[in-house]
Amino acid sequence: ADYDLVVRGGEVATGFGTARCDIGIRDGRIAALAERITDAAATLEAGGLLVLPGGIDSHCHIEEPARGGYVGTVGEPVVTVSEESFVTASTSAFAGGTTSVVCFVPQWKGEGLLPRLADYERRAARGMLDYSFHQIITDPTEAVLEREVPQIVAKGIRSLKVFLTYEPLHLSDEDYIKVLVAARRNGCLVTVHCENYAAIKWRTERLIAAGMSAPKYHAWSRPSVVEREATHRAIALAELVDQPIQVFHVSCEEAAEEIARARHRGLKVWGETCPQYLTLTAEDMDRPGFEGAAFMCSPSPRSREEHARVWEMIRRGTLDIVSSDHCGFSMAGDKGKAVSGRDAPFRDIPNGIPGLAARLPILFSEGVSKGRISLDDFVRLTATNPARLMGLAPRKGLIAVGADADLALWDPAKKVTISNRLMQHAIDYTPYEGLEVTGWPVATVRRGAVVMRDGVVQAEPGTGRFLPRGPYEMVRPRGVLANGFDAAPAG
Ligand code: DUC
Ligand code: ZN
Ligand code: ZN
Ligand code: ZN
Repeated sequence: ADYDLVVRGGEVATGFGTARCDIGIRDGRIAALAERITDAAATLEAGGLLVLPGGIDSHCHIEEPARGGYVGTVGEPVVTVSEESFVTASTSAFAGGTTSVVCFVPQWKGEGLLPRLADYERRAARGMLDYSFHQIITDPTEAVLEREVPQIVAKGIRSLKVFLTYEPLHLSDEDYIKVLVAARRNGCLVTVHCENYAAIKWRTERLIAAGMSAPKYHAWSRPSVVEREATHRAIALAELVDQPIQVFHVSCEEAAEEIARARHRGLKVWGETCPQYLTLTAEDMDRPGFEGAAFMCSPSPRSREEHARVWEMIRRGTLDIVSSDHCGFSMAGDKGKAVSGRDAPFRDIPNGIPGLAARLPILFSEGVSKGRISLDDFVRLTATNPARLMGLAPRKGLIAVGADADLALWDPAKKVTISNRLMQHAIDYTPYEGLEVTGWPVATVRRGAVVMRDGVVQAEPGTGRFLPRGPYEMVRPRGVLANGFDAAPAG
């Protein structure tokens, strides 16, 4: 046969509307798009359903050994290894129509990068998802920036992740500048968690001293202004160094406005948001006892009014990627007992919620089904833009001849009530339990293999591939420098 698989009779999302055609797949890649393809070894009948590019989740924490991070505690850092292994995360991703992820290689303070990268490479290779890495930098010593960063870049890692908050992850302005300079020299993107460390620490101490320690005070510890301030600072310093950045998980209009202003000035600054900032609220954390902890992530979920403003920033193109920030801790596991059990003050509860499988259905339902965005917008936000910004395009992120055959067969009319069982992850809850959605993935294809059909995931552990990234245009500096003085010359 000419083709290994044909996806027959779907409405194929091209990024410019849909076209009714067949997709011929050979050796894991899309080899033909045609009105009728017959000579194939196997057929997946699309029956008029949508065929979308497989989702690319460019921000998820999988099997990440984190030391202290994601907990507000000051003091001896707690170690959490996310329960979500690459195998369970792959199952969950395929269940939700996602086929590739970019996840995080940790750096622990006082250590270099390469030993942990070697460990993480072994973990990731056990999964079924295709994957790339962001390298977290928490300790930007000269040895790390001058010797190790060029080595990880040679291995195909093209993004450095920094935190402006969390003990012990956060960087000073001085260290942040050093990372920007290293990224510029090595042709990397810098992705930034923007919240003001000192401001959150101060408010947290005052709240706890006042006896306000229940989960809902997590939101009080970090109002939008701490996010807006850090977003402004992250952008200003990136402008100074002339280094492109992506602002992670924008939760509110005022932070998005900083990005809009920067882009208006021509800066290479991109903004990501997540389903939690379109559906969850601070009130969700105001539940009896410990239950509110299930919704704790950072930045904090805001309000219904803020959701509407974030949608507007998506429509304007200021926020151009929707990722999950999947970072699951079970209520019966680290969420509930990492530090001091179910009476723990919010400060000691790990931040993060699971969302790998829920991302596409929620964005499709709340966005496309409810008329807030178009199908083309959906494809851009969930696949094409993450692929382009991460340097994975055109191998990933679009349905075109030559691209990897990563597809989500999507029933736009199917009504589903989200439940933890449907998420197929290792975490013991979903913050989206009971949410009704219209639109659901009915099959997932990863490099030509049907890895999910009607909710049943079938894929061999160890079949996921590392996606090496080379130099790419989007992260090239603009060449605009204050006084024309280059304080960060290339190598
Ligand atoms: N925010 C979270 O909620 N979890 C992981 C890291 C982060 O920044
Ligand atoms: Zn973050
Ligand atoms: Zn403007
Ligand atoms: Zn994150």
